Amino acid sequence: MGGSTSHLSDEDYEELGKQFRFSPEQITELYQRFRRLDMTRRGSLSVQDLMKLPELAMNPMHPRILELFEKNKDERIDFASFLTPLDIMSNGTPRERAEFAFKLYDMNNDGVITTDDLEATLDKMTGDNLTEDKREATIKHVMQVTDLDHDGIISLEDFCTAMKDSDMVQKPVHFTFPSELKPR
Ligand SMILES: [Ca+2]
Ligand SMILES: [Ca+2]
Repeated sequence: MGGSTSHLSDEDYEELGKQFRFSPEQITELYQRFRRLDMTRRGSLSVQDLMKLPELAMNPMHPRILELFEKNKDERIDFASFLTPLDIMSNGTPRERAEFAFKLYDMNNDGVITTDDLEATLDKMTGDNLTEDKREATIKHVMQVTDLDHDGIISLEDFCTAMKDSDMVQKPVHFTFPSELKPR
């Protein structure tokens, strides 16, 4: 779909409009961004290409976010896979964003967040720069405030309840240009 062509077809818009909650104008804008990131004009992005998105590069969770983009067998990301997490982060309900955030921390994808997941998350975010004490204290604190039923694991329900008022869940991330910044 879309391939390396400079414009999306009417069918592409129809398909993408069904799949995502972006307006046709937003899809056009995001496609232009996608193409600018696609330096090699292959119609798909590498993980390195995606890192040129400031919204991603500035997010401390970016190594894990990048893992969650669906990739083809060449480890590349097509336009629809590019839009999937952006749609959740920009247009998702608080619940959808909480579920997405849960996946970020569930590093081994087994449906629960354990202290092992939290350790792996911290390592990924801080690159091993934490002292052992600090690491343990951080994990203990996260478990205290998120493992609401105190069974030693963070379930999706624990997580969604604990996170429901957080900015991460409540505040959409806008991946399109605010209109006043739009290139003419
Ligand atoms: Ca897990
Ligand atoms: Ca629990």
